Amino acid sequence: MNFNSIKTTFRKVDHHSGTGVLRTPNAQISARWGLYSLYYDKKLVLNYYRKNSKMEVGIVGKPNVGKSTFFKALTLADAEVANYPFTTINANIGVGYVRVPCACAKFNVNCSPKNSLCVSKNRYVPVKVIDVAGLVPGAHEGRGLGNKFLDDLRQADALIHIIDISGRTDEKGEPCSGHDPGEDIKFLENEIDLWFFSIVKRNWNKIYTKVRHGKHSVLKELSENLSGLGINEHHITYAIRETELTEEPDWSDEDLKNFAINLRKISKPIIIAANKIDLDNEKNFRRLKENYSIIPVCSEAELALKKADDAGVIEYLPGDNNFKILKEVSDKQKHALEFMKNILVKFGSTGVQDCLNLAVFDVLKMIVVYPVEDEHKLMDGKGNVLPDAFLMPEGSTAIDLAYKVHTDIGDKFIGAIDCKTHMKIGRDHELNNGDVVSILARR
Ligand SMILES: Nc1nc2c(ncn2[C@@H]2O[C@H](COP(=O)(O)OP(=O)(O)OP(=O)(O)O)[C@@H](O)[C@H]2O)c(=O)[nH]1
Ligand SMILES: [Mg+2]
Repeated sequence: MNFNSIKTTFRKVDHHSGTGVLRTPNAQISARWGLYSLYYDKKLVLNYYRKNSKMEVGIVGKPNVGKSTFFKALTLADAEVANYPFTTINANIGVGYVRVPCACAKFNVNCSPKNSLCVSKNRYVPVKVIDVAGLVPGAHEGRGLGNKFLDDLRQADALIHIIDISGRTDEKGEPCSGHDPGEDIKFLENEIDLWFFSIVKRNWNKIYTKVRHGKHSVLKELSENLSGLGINEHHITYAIRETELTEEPDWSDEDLKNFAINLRKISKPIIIAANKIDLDNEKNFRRLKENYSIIPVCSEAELALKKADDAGVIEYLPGDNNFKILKEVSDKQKHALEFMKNILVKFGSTGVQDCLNLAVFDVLKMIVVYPVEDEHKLMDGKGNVLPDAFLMPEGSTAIDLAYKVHTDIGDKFIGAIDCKTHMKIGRDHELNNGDVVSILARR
């Protein structure tokens, strides 16, 4: 990969003079996660993750807004990027990384990660990311690549909605000027809601008949019917409650629609990434920020910074607000780097890392835990220090960690040690973010 290949887009940018940092603090954003946070129920979520330990984040949006650029910047996987709609037809699947301070800093050791990465005492923990075809109005009825797009999203636990905040892409993904990106936020939610509604409605007669004959409960029937959408009993219970329905299956069409909307909000929470912030004149961002929790993002800059880091031109850590130039650079490169520095100074980061961290930690409420064998040296059996960092839902216990390491370790669990305090902890002890734990198991 060559830094010279950085797109000339960067040099066309009009550097506006606004100085205010537009980033919304994370705490403020996470306080506004509406339904999902409101209905976050530790017990139910844990039960679900005990059965399904996978996690997936979907990248969605209309065509040509920068979904594949965002995906490439996150994963450095190959994905085609071009300035026309429907560049992506088959979904791209890759691995992105959430960033947390590594436990090696707290314990003052040099780590040797195996399932994750550690760079300058930051641990990057892998997360499955999927980049799908662009969505156009009517997708739930199969328009554009509608059904395909929606099918690819079935297993996603959270969605990152990429919008073109500069308003230079119309609803079909064609280049234009003056499009209101606020419309895209409404349209995408609406399409996914309608997709959910069509699935619920299609199955409803069958469900109604079974429940009426007293065979099963609404909850059980719905969760069987919707499990292919990554929906579990937890999501359904809260969607029923939020819609103020009962388990009596006398739901009208209107009830079904409201239920589908709440179910979507609870089971596929959406983070909005205001991409192409470099082309926005701040007007759109400032306006939409009043009503939505949106993150300013420049995927192009993140991708270019990662490529430059790969090529040894700069030292850059994804999520940082700065980088160090390591080599002599040409005038062209210098110009591009100055552009990127301006983005970092103005917005605090390129926003790409923030979106994934927000999805995994603030919305899906995960914590990072490090299992080790030796409580003093923090090693596994092969001498690797802090080898694994696992993402687990908040509220996970010592026994959950044991099972995550290996079913056998879970079955033979007799206790665990908190490596910070060296105190013994029991099976139901709740783990905290950043804990390093040694599991004791029968031989
Ligand atoms: N200025 C600027 N351009 C960007 C940014 N991100 C992406 N682009 C450009 O936007 C165009 C579309 O990018 P893609 O990543 O292919 O968009 P997509 O949403 O995957 O498109 P489809 O697969 O067709 O739906 C390309 O020309 C990118 O170079 C950004 O942050 N800033
Ligand atoms: Mg694409």
